[in-house]
Amino acid sequence: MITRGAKALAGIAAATVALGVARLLAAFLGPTADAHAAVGAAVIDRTPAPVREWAIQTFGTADKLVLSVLVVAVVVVIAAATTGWETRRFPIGSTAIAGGAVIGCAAVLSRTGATAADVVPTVVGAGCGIAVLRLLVSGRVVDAPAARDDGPDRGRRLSLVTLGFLGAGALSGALGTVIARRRASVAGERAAVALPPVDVAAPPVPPEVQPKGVALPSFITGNGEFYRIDTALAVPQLSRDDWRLRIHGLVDREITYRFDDLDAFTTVEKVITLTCVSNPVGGDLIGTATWLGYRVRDLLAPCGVRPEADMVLSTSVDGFTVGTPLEALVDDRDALLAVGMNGQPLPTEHGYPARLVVPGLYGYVSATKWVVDLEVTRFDRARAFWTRHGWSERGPIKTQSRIDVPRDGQQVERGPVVLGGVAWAQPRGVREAQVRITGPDGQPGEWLPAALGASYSGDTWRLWSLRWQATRPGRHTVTVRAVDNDGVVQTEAQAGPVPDGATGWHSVAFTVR
Ligand SMILES: Nc1nc2c(c(=O)[nH]1)N[C@H]1C(S)=C(S)[C@@H](COP(=O)(O)O)O[C@H]1N2
Ligand SMILES: [Mo]
Repeated sequence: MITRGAKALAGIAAATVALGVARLLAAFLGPTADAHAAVGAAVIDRTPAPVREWAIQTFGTADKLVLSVLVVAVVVVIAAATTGWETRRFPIGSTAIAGGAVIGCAAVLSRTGATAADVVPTVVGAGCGIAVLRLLVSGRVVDAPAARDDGPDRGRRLSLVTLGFLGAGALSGALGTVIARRRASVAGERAAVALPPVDVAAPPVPPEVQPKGVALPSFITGNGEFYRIDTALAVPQLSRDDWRLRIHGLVDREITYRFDDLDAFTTVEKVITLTCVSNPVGGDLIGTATWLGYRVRDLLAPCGVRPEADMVLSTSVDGFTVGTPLEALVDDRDALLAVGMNGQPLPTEHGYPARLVVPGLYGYVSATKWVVDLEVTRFDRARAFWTRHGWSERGPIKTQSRIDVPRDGQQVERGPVVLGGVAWAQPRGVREAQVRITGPDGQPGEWLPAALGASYSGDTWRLWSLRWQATRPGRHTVTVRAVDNDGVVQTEAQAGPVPDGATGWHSVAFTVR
């Protein structure tokens, strides 16, 4: 007899072998063959808006890692639970592994670009897992003629064999992960390529954009600091050679550009602040970069866009979609197919080799990374990924502001204090930032005009600072609000990110000593 505990452990080992072998084989077939990633992606596709918001706010960019670990954990728990009841006559655990493989295969086949061959690793992995489970549960491994002794020794040998399989499975998985990363990585290519020369340069960023004497974020966000938001479990690795941009739909001529074809177009450099609709009040899902690319307008022109079109549905290499008003892509704001970010080829996480960047719109309706397809269409005919998940069809950026200094709960000494933060209202631009301080008596003070860093353009944020005398010890609250260049004051009404961006004033509490 094999105990239920030993069987459960056998189930964990079998599941690990199944996952490990599948991942190792998938490393040689390519990313679309990875069932683990495909299941994770399928979960992301079906995540309702509030859960996504919660995950982003709780885990930030680590949300993908958390999901990935969660998928493995669920598989292992189910394996352990079901195999406890595995017998020769009722192969419950084996059936569960087979069922998991069916789900894995379905997820693999549902991904863009998947072929029937992509299910091979999952099927073979599940086969190995079931074989290991049957072997361990039958007790044959420990019932060899030379090993006829009974009791604890037999149990010990069984757990050693089980742990051996567990280790081998985990090792295959780790090896597969490393090999897959190495084989697919475009890091080497990216390091070797050059950006095209700049035809239309952005005006230089004057030092006056940055207020002095206060530790604010830099006006230009470094590539390493730039926030990252996307649904990609593994960062797509798309080489310039494999990249294509197909333009089709409501056009007179379909065109598919290769990367080298872009050389025929004018390169334009623009400083643009990118903002995420999921940014909560006070959040940091915003950053500014100098983007280099080609005007989307220029790329669309030879296709002959039909007059009835009002939207462009862009698709990334991993099947994510974005719906952008056609107007925003062709008007004089110069929406870009960007290939460079702050003087470097786009970092892989930010869309290498090419992405869209459109001034004035939240990223989910404009900033498709790893973009490979533009379908010229209409809002009443096509829906993009986040629009299907509860977000608005259109996402103009709302006038917002944030306090960076002091930090919530910070203590400051009596005397002169410099407060500061950022304000944004792309593409209108920020005209004023106003700050109100509430003292220990709970009485809100006057709205004070903050000093603003120089305005670069309506498409970029503005940094603000305020010199203030701290006189009364005790708890204070500082609140900020922005006024945009249309004269509109940032609304106090609080709203969450869903469906079209958070609103409300950002406040921070601090103590004067
Ligand atoms: N392919 C792809 N592009 C995408 C997304 C995505 O999930 N997949 N997310 C969008 C969202 S919601 C935002 S806010 C921006 C973020 O761009 P960043 O990661 O370069 O900051 O990318 C946009 N482009
Ligand atoms: Mo976003």
